[in-house]
Amino acid sequence: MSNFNITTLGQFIIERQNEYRDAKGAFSRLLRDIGIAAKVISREVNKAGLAEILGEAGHDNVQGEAVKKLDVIANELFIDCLTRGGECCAIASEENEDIIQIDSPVSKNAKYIVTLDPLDGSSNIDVNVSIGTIFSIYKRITQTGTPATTEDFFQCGNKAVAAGYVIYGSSTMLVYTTGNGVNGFTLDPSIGEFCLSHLNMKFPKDGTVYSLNEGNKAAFPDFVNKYIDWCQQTDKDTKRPYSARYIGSMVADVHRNLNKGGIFIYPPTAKAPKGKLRLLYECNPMSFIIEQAGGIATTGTERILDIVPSALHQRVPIILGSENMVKKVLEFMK
Ligand code: AHM
Ligand code: MG
Repeated sequence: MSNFNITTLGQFIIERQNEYRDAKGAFSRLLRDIGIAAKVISREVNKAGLAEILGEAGHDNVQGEAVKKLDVIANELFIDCLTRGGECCAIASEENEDIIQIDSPVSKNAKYIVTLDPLDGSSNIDVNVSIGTIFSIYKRITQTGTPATTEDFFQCGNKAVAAGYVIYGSSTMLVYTTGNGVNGFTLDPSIGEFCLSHLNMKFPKDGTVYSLNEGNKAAFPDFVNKYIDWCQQTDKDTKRPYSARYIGSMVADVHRNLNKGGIFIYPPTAKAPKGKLRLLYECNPMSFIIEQAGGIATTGTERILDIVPSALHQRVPIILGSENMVKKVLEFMK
């Protein structure tokens, strides 16, 4: 008898195709293309030290070739994969000031657009610490066949048809949602496939981990500092003091919290008065996943997914995590 009982990402996408009401295969193919891009980026991330592609762009490696930063490489790989796939007509990426039109004969009739942070956690790239990729997929709202515009990208996060992230950690995982729960796939390098490993992920209602860059404490709003003080007090019933965990890669911090329970906060600071993280390709996709898993994502005053975007690289403050923990922060806001 065979003991081959794995479900690959490709199989899972096809099995679940009917959950998406407009599914005609194009959406499945687009998800598949994203899975392929993730595998190629994972390979590049794993060999980064060997290939001398770490570090700042703008200098030559020992062979005298121009060195590209890993995030530039990841961006190019993603754009290539989506261009070849033919199901996406435009991309908004952290790496590009304007939207990227894909106007090949097949892609220009595509109905989907993608927002993308090709390699999140830039401060961790050079030091072999977990980094990630974040994406959202939307249906374009302007006429198919014409060039997509920023209007297509200024849809609220609640209009996304899918969102996901890839974490390049001790193993590589792809986690995504199409609005029917959240599922996680671990890359098995021996067969080169993402395999279903985390079915129907749920954000624990409570947790004992808080993640934020406490170095910015002096510039945090009052309610955030009151919450931090509360987290550090001792109380047996609520398992305090909580643990502080901050990797500095949003994907890795949120992934840990999604698995174990916890809260992630990037509040406004003096350096980043509107918060640091970008709405279109960081906050919205992560918020869609977190809500689908049963968590909460808010600016403090507004649900992240209800914000109407007004700029491609717009930043917003974010509080995201276990339901009861986010509610506690909001109590301190009153
Ligand atoms: P990046 O897109 O340049 O990598 O910035 C986003 C990252 C997040 O992954 C992380 O949560 C945050 O920036 C860390 O910022 P800080 O170093 O200010 O704490
Ligand atoms: Mg980023």
